[in-house]
Amino acid sequence: MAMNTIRLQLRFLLPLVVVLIAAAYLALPLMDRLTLRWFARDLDLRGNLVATALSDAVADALNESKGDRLQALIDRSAQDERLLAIGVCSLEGQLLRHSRSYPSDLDCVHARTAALQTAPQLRLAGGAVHLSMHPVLADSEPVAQMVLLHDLSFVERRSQDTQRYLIVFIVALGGTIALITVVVAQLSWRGWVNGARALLRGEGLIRPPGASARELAPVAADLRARLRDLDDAYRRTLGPLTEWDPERLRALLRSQLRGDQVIVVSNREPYIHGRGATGIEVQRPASGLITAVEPVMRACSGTWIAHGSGSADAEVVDRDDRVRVPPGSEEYTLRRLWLTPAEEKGYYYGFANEGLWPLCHVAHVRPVFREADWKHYRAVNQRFADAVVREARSDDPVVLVQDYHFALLPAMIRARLPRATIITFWHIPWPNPESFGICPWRREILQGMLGSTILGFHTRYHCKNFIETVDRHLEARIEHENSTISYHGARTLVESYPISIEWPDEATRASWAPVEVCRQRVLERLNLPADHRLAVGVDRFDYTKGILERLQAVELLLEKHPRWIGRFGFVQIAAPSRSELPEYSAFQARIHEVAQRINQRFGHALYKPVHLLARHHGHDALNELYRAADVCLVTSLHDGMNLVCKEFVAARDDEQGVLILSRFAGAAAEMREALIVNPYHLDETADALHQALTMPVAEQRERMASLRSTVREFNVYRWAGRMLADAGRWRLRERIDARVLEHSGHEAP
Ligand code: GDG
Repeated sequence: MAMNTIRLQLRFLLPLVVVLIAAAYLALPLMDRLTLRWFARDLDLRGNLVATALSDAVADALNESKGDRLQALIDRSAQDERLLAIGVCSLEGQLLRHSRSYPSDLDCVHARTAALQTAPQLRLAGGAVHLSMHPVLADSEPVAQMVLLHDLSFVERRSQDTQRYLIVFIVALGGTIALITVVVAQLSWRGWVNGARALLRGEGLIRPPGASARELAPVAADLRARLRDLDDAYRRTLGPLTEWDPERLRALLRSQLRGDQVIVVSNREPYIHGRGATGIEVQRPASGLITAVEPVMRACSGTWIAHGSGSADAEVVDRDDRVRVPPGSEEYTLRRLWLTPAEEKGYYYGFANEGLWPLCHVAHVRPVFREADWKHYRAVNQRFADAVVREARSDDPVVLVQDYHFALLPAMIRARLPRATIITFWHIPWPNPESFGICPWRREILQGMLGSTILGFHTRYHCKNFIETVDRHLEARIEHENSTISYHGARTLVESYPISIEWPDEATRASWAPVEVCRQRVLERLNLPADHRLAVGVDRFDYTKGILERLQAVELLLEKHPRWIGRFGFVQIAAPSRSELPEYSAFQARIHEVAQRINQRFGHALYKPVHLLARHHGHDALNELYRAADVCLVTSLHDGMNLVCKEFVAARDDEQGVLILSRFAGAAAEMREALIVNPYHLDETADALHQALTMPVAEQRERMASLRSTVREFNVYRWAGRMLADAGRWRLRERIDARVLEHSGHEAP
């Protein structure tokens, strides 16, 4: 470890030493040149001074014919410590006189040439010599030239001294820097090592590290994110700690509800028997409610009461109008109730679907309320209440009332079976008090619903709307703290239970064809090339599902990104629904028109961008389509929950495919990793489509894996289990209350 540290520090120090030596090598000659130039300038000045001082005397001496005086003057002046030699040249360039030390080979011509250089120097045996030439003036007229040679060897000596000092200084500086570096590096290395060790021990990972390790905060953040990813991936492979499945639901029924009978009431039946070409055929209707409640019923093996709507339904029931379903495995009883066409028209199409459905959905379709429909609605609710009483084997069954077709049923059952546990689940949104206020029978509907023990909605927001509506229209006591409403001596718990689907088990998944095969089959069936990109939508053909907006977004995509023309197709499954109602038939005709228009605009004989399949599909065909798709589009304008998005996610065990989900679907609260859009904003949906079609595989995997873990954990058994567990606790509390009351009655005087 210590060796490593030293090696690391050497790796830093060696370049530093090399840099310092290089700097010294560069700096020293530079300094030499500089000092030389300074001294040359000094010597020039000094030479001028000497020349000026000697000029008159030399001029006079030149006039004497003997010239001894000139020689003596020169010799005397040359005794100056720095002045090496003096020479006197005639104006013609002849050396007239010179001192003794004057170099023999330096004639006047050479001396003049040398003096013209910027730093005039000569090298003699004794060292470097500075040369300068000055005029000798007589009456301001030059009469000769004086050559002065100054000693420069002292400059070299000084330069050598300076070099020595500089090298010592650089070595000392390098040493000091190295020492400081080593000490600081040691200290920070130790700090980093300790900090990193602390991080690895987990300190500062739960919370951000303290001040001492602040510089490690980015590392800690990265490590935290990585750990979270690993943890998520690990948890996903494990699944939820205690997964909700049919067995856990059955155990809950046995323990908390003492195996009491479970009765489900819904308008739509889970299996429809119809006369087909080959005899009696069984169909599973396109309904989110059926998708969710059926697996729960199979786990509870109770009785399901529903409207018998199939053309061969009556042929397969016994004399009590019962038939065991699912066909083949017969896990629970389906009790069929027959409605006259008038009842169906008034109760189902009229009050429920022309009145309550648009009332509860903000989809800009006006609700229609008719007195006659209301009467049928009340009467049919009463008929279902009678059927519940007849099917009940005890006075306290658990009754699960499903949806807006039966708002009056809870109070009607409560009147006949006061000890029943009635759980009502409202599958669609609940509007705000103002919107609900337009219903002429608002009070009756609220009173009917408050016959429930538990009233469930998909989201807290719907619960809040309901409680505020009761507050506005009834004189009830509301306890916000525990979300209960007391009305006429009975209490109702208003709670949110987000619905879901049954998570496919191993055996189911093993029966699926591989994704590539599904893709190939779907593309072949639609006559599309193998590299075609595919988006799908699967819905009941309903105006709340945003099918029109979806088509317009597809059109906009092709307009904004023409590269998708001929390479992209959108398949819309639209299962027939309520087509008898004018609002629905007009809407459905409009969708056909728009699909055709888009195909005319962007398609040709061999290419259709929109494939509108407005017919009922088998469950397997839907699953195949989900597995074949690159993108699933759920663009509801308003939706209680929406199960299609959850089915798509459950079908993608390859963790590929992108979900585009409306923010107005209840599911948007749970499925955050989808591309969430406002379906009214066509550009936003078109852009999301483009983003989905170009999303990298790794991002798809990350989003899909997370969505799958959510849907797997929050499955339909959890939805039912939480409601039944709440019901179990409620019943226990009521039994204790009753016993206390009975006891205090005995004690009473
Ligand atoms: C209400 C609320 C809430 C569709 N076409 C076919 C077919 N389907 C199935 C789908 C899915 C179901 O129908 C539709 O479920 P949704 O959740 O979209 O909706 P709604 O029917 O409007 O249900 C809704 C739900 O209740 C549950 O509480 O989520 O918000 O409006 O399962 O796969 N099924 C078959 N053939 C088709 O052609 N077999």
